[in-house]
Amino acid sequence: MDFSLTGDQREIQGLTRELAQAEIEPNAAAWDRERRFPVELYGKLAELGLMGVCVPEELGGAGADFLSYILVLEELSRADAGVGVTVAVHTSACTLPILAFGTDEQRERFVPPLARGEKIGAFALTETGSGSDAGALRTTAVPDGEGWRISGTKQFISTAEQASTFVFFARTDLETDGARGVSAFILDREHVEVTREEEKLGLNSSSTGELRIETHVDRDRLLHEEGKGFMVAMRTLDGGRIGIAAQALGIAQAAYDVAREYAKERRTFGKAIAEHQAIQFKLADMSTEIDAARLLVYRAAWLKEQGEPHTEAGAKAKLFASEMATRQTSAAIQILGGYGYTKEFPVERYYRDAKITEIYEGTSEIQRLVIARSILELQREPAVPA
Ligand code: COS
Repeated sequence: MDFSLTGDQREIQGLTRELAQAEIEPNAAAWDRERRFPVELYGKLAELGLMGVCVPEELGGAGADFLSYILVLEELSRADAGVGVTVAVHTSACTLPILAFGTDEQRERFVPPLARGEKIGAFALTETGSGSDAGALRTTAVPDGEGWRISGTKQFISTAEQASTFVFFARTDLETDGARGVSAFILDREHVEVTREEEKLGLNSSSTGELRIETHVDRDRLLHEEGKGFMVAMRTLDGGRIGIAAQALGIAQAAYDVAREYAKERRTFGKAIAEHQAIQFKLADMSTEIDAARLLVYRAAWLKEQGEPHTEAGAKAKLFASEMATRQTSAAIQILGGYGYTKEFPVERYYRDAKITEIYEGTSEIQRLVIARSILELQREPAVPA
């Protein structure tokens, strides 16, 4: 067992940290306050190869491994979780499923502009009536000449407003209810209309919108086989959840960093609060839980990179890291006391940002369900496609 990062992994981690400290962290509070998607930032990330970290070089990516990508998400989210989710959805939920399930033609056509950051990607599964019960989606794709007529609406779509490429799910078999009749498609910006932008508790530098779709697509837009879309969605989420776990980890690390420094400076009863056991124990718990989450997250990423089953490991990583982030960002506010509750310090933002990691890409309840099915052998962990 080797716990050390490779030279390449350390290099990409360092490079991302440097960029995040210079270009993201100093602006994060303003982006949050102004609810601004920092569109100009993504060109800079692209220049460093961070919009396609684990995409092969011949398709426009940086050619690094999945753990490197996870390290990038952790570092970005440590500075601004909204930036973290935009890169996470773009990569794990749009670029990677096209890479894994697309034809050669689709890969060559859609992946390079995404990996080079010329286009931003999104993932459109959720609808008003189908969140956790993803198989209940109602958007239809009805045969229409050489392709399909797609009609419906999608809700809570990250980056809806800025994305140019959407991995999109619709029901092609209208006779079948549930997961079986769903197919996956690759849509462009002009296929969708953004009908609403959500106002959220946090993650204000990312965008979340509602889509209306009333469009024809040709056959070449079908991703993988007809009727196999639910499997594409599940496999995508298996990897995506490791990314959200890394986002949660980055947020918790940021909260810990602030709380630790504050505790060394702030004085009460004649000494630094870090010298009071009440604060020491909080910091010790934070550090321990962050370490535990990091081990789960990196292990899940490593399993995925090895081509090993990672459904259960990814669900465990997301479950623990996200709940840990909510717990520990709250603890950070407690350590800072009244200051923690103000916008003078970033910990209140971390607390607001952390909560969503327990909800999107599968709630904590869904992660427990996935883990329970796996440990009770109610559902066999699916073989990983080549
Ligand atoms: N990988 C590959 N295939 C999978 C899979 C996985 N991880 N999980 C399930 N499947 C397959 C099953 O093998 C089954 O295939 P067959 O029809 O060939 O037997 C099919 O998908 C249906 O599976 P299942 O019966 O388990 O579906 P359920 O409707 O019970 O739903 C859950 C399963 C709850 C796990 C799923 O709906 C889910 O993940 N929900 C949360 C959705 C989510 O995360 N949304 C966030 C969107 S992004 S913000």
